[in-house]
Amino acid sequence: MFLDRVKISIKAGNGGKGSTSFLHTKQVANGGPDGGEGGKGGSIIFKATNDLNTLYSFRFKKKFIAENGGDGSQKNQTGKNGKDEIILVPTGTVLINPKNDKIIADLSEDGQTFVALKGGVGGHGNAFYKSSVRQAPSFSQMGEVVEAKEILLELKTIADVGLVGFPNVGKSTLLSVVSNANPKIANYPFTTLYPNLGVCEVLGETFVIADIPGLIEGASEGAGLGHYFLKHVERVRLIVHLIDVSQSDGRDYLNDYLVINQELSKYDENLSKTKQIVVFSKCDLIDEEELKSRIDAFKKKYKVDEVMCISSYTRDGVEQLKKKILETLKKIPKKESLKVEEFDFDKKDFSTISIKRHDDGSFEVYGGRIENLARGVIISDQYSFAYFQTKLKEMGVIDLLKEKGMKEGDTVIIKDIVFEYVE
Ligand SMILES: Nc1nc2c(ncn2[C@@H]2O[C@H](COP(=O)(O)OP(=O)(O)OP(=O)(O)O)[C@@H](O)[C@H]2O)c(=O)[nH]1
Ligand SMILES: [Mg+2]
Repeated sequence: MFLDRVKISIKAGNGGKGSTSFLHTKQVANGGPDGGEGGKGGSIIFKATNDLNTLYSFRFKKKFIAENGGDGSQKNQTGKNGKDEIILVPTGTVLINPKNDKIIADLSEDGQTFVALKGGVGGHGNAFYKSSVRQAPSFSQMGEVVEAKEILLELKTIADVGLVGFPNVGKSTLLSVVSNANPKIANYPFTTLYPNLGVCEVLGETFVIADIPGLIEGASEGAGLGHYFLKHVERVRLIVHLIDVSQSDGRDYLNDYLVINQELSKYDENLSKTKQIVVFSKCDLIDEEELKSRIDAFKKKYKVDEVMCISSYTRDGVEQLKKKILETLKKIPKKESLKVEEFDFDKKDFSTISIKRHDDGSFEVYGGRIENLARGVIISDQYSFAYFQTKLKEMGVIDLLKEKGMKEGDTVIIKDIVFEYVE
């Protein structure tokens, strides 16, 4: 099954734990604290590559977890940083926040990267907490724990030109002769199930051309995976509309043109405004006179000024078509890139402190700044807890609580720490 939209789960690595350790050598029996810092967790990074052209691999792997940071150790040794998890996606992949459907990144260029989740910071080792009044802190800090998130990947083909037409009209064959692409070609409909991209070089310039899977009547209502395929036409600047003028599949070439255009405009009004070059394919299969009369009939019926005729077999008309595409593209402005919203998965809040009062009279303190402090407080360790209390005073949390009405004996909750306030 064709896959161009998939939801996956990503999780950056947690930060490593800080170490609690004291220097012990032959000379120094009871040395100072030397517990090192925890390492940073690995990040989740998306990277676009032209080597992929579907999201197919995500059918089998939907969970991506970066490595956790290593714990700190004695002799002030910092823990190892966790390895980043690099997720390769085809160029043209758009990352979407499934909670609000907003686009958070548009990976439209080969090699482009996007850091979706940053690894957690490592905890402080006990050496960090040493001060003039606290010579031997016996506590250290836990590393930051990072939550898993869901993210939607959607593939939108990025090409200047889209080859559009009924199945079997020779789109892939044309792509193979005008570009470096090597698509599958066969004499049956729906050989192409996902767009192939190729770079076409002409007169020293290049453009990207996509072979869109064949469209059929009813595509705009979903026939023949129509919606999936039409989606890929949305972003092209120019449509090369291929019509099998030889009628080798038994359809009427005049009607083909009409049907495809109807499907395009039914799917999206804007698609009918996209500039088109009309190309008759497989011209080698009919004689010149017949071809001429079919061109005339077409021009008359549809009031189209220009029709290009090609044969991918004999290469007749192919060079002229390449030049025509280049010339036409130069007159069409580049499509605007997608509107990208600020990415908030990764916003780390180390600055806020808020207080709310529960119905039972207890006070809860929350927000990034306080949670960062509370991380790793060991209540059973009197020094760790004393440090925490001092910090609460220094940060003005106790004053804030008093302003909100806290009195001696009231319960205060900070993450999983619960204590009674004593003056
Ligand atoms: N005689 C002749 N046959 C051609 C020409 N171009 C393509 N064909 C043949 O037409 C058949 C279909 O070609 P494809 O390029 O696979 O057609 P397509 O439009 O990509 O088809 P789908 O991927 O199914 O939509 C193949 O058997 C090709 O060899 C041509 O210029 N002349
Ligand atoms: Mg094809």
